[in-house]
Amino acid sequence: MSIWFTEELHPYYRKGVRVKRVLADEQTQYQHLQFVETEFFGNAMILDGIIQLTERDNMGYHEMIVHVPMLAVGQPKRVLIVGGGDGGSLQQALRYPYVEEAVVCELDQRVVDLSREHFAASFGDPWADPRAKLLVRDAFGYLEENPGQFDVIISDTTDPIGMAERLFSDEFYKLLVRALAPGGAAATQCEQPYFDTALIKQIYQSAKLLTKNPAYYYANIPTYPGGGIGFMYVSDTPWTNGLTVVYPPGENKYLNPEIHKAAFALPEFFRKELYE
Ligand code: SPD
Repeated sequence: MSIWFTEELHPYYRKGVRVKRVLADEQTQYQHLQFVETEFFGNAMILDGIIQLTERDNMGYHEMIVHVPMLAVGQPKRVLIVGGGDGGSLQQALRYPYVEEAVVCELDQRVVDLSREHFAASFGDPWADPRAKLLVRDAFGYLEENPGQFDVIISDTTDPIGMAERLFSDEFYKLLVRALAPGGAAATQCEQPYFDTALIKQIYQSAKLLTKNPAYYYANIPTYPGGGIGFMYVSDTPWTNGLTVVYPPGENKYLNPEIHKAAFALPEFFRKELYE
């Protein structure tokens, strides 16, 4: 017998996936954490009732949030991942041989532990790489303590609800940019053009005050509301610098040169909102 998991991130929109079985279900110190095996999307992690990733479609998210800033910077050595306890962004960042250290600042140790168990088939064990460093703590303080330290910062967060709301604030973007080394680049989880227009506009305006070349880009992920999610690229370095850089060893499942370029093309209603 199978059941439907229905997500309602917005009160006016629902989506569902068919679930074969529940793999884990617990209340951690911070959130309701669930892992389920779905009928089509493989294993999925759900936080407070919202799908965070599935094995089948996470590549659009992780490849795009990681490689766009990494390729733009050229040869990043120090990488910071804010959130990202599931290990998907870490796995992508560690594909670059010249990365010397990838710090993951994740609040919830249980997200890391259970992801290692239930996503091993997809991500292997990036935590076993000696370049990976897990800090179980809030990212705000860590960013404050580390100005100018990182060539690339990935803000791989949940939606702006509860404690995570701060990760979408002007204050957070100031700290993020301050923690970048000269020429460094960040990419942040930046929600959905239809549902979150005002928030994205506010973040773009902040990013524009802080850096010379911010830009919004988008990836298709069927298990997210609206079938996809966007990212804010935040840097003085233009994202286009990455278009001619050779990909790191390992297989891309989503990113190719055409997708890289096309991801920055925005639907007209949204392009006007953001850029005019
Ligand atoms: N609405 C869902 C947004 C989920 C963003 N976080 C994904 C985490 C994957 N590492």
